[in-house]
Amino acid sequence: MRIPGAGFTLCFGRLRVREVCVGLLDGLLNQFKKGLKRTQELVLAPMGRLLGLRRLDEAQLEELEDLLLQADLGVKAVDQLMTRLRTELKGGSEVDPKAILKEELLKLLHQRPALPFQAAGTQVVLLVGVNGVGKTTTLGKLAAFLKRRGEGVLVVAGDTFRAAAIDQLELWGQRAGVPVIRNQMGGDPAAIAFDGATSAKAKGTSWVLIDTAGRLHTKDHLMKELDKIHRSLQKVIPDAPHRVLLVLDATTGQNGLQQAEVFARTAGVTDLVLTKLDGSAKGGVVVPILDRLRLPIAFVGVGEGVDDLIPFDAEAFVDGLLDV
Ligand SMILES: Nc1nc2c(ncn2[C@@H]2O[C@H](COP(=O)(O)OP(=O)(O)OP(=O)(O)O)[C@@H](O)[C@H]2O)c(=O)[nH]1
Ligand SMILES: [Mg+2]
Repeated sequence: MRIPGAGFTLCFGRLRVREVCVGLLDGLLNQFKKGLKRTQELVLAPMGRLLGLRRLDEAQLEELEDLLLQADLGVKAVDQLMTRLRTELKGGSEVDPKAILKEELLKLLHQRPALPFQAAGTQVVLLVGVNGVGKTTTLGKLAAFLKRRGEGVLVVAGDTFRAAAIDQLELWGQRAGVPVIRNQMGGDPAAIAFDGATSAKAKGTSWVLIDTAGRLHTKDHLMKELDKIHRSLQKVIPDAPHRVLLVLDATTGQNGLQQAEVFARTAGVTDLVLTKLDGSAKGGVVVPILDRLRLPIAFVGVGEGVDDLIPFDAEAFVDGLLDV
């Protein structure tokens, strides 16, 4: 049974039981398969025939190239993959296209692994991004993920623009079984973030997860509001926020990349979360995202349920993608 290197280290560090780890990693692969189902059905299924060939002519190479582009892997990565395939095919040699794709994709994806989410004192996590990408949902799932590990979590309703946003977070708090700290609608997000950090520090809670309102990277005053949240957290915990997660919607594919680039540069982002992979036929977008933003993907969202957030694992992702 296969044990992916990076995932194994992470898993083994926590559980020290090989059998449990292998089970968990198989589970991870199944979750990635679920997340990539749409990409598979719509784009990658026709690739199965080509990947089974040992020699490909120019027409077949072009067909493969088109399919890889449709999966939103990006021109740069597809060029790299196709150059390698063409080089190996030179002189009439036989190739294993699937093995080559896997090797090349892993090279691209292994460049920037995320640091594990490990509690050390009180860790503050801020979730940011444009409207509707899945920040609040991700926060709820992340709270449940950390709670399942037996760690203390407090969530902070930092989106004070809409009453519905506060209620939505309250509901996620109930689902995850963690307390929610909130103030009234229209309140100052920096003040509620301060209260959350103060309370968690006093109680020794491991994680403070702060939701924020969706904002466009072009709205200066809203981007400054994020700075204010940083400053007010630092009054309580000088090195907070420890992680700033930029939440991205996979259904947007590469179209959202430029916007994300500006966000990543201005908001002190440390990690990415890619949501709605299950609703996207552009699952390959993980590759250009990593290449352009030069930040690790910490988690991937594969559904609307409380368990539908998975730590990103390059091996499981590539196996899920190429399972055709
Ligand atoms: N299928 C699927 N839906 C998701 C996922 N993550 C979030 N959603 C859905 O996307 C919609 C928006 O999610 P929210 O969490 O409210 O997004 P948000 O970024 O907090 O939105 P604003 O606060 O309005 O900026 C909801 O209907 C979620 O259920 C996912 O991984 N898969
Ligand atoms: Mg929200």
